[in-house]
Amino acid sequence: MRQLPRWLPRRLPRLLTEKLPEPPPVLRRGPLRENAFPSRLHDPRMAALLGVWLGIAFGTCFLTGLVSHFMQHPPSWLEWPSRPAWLYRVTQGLHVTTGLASVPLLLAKLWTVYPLLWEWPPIRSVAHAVERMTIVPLIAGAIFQLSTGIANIAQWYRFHFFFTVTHYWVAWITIGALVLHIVAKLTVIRANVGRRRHERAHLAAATMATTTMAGAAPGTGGLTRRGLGLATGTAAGVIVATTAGQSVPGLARLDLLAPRRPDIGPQGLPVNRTARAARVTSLARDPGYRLEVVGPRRVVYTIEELHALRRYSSKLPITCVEGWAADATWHGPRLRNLLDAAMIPADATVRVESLEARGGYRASDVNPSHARDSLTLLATGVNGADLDLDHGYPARLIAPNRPGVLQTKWVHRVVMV
Ligand SMILES: Nc1nc2c(c(=O)[nH]1)N[C@H]1C(S)=C(S)[C@@H](COP(=O)(O)O)O[C@H]1N2
Ligand SMILES: [Mo]
Repeated sequence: MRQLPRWLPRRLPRLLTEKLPEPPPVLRRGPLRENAFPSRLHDPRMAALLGVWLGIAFGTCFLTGLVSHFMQHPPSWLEWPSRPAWLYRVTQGLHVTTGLASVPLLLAKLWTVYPLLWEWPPIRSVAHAVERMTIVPLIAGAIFQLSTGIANIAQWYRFHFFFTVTHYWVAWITIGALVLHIVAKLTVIRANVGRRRHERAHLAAATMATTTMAGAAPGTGGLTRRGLGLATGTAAGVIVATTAGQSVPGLARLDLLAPRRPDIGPQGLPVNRTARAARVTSLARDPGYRLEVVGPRRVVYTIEELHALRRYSSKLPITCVEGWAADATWHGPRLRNLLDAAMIPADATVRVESLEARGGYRASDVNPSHARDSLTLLATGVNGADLDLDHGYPARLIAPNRPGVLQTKWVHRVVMV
């Protein structure tokens, strides 16, 4: 490979920031005119303050999203722990709630900065052009993530791509663009956040050249910064308060906007995929049903034999990736006792398979820490009764600290992987 010219590193910063020639002023019409957006709310301080809140919300949403992704697709070196049992409920509740709260924050932020679309001159330097270009993936990514996320929690799967994969990759693009954006705006953020008024005035004068929004005319009346901040905060607060009830116990009564009430459905639990939709109705009711556990030994149970095994009870939530969580008391044999009967070693991962012939959630892998947890059951009952067909009759997996998609229903086989 040829070496880069030696002058490059030294010249690069200058090349990037060198002032480009300005376009002729006759082009300054309409929104391009000076002072075309007189509201004092289109200012760097408003933008920076909203940006901080949005950054916190997006950061939390991204990290909790990673947790959910890696719980569902663990790399080989990662064995997810089964405790604390409530962890996934908290991370996924945060994921959906911070995503929803971002909607009003993002709208307010976009409104505050949209005059920058007509910034003059449009390009000041190469660095400025690059900085402006990173805004495209940032805004497109943010809008895409929030709208597909909302469609998903509302179970509106009309888009023609696979939600989880796309949502995951666009998250990386968006967060990458966000980091670049924060780096590019560091001076403006520093000058506007966490400083006293006189310090801000001083710094604003020093950074005036880096932002065209600094010169908003004072005293133009109308909504104040505090007013817009309060309105946005209130909107975010109302959204959080009226949706958090789908995952936070005790808030269900406030749960007006959320697509789910955690207590509505057969046996007081919601259902995502019914037995009918999964086409398992007759297989699940078939008296010839057998549960097969395959390890070094192969053990087969009829439904009566399954019910005759020693029963345990576990109070565990179903925590759907779509943001709702519902508590229940499940009854049935411990998974680890079934594995022992088939002589499956304690460090083995097992696959739990459903009667469902097709579908993305027809099987799930259970790592040793989950498989051996005393709370993990192959449940045959819930809340004191036999499982409803829609909750996975004759048997379903229920384990702590695990997304709902992995709590396989209508189980008929457990095999050592
Ligand atoms: N076989 C099978 N099991 C499944 C599913 C499925 O589609 N097929 N859906 C999962 C999802 S997404 C969730 S949230 C829970 C919901 O369980 P419930 O219907 O008993 O509330 O079951 C899981 N188990
Ligand atoms: Mo789910």
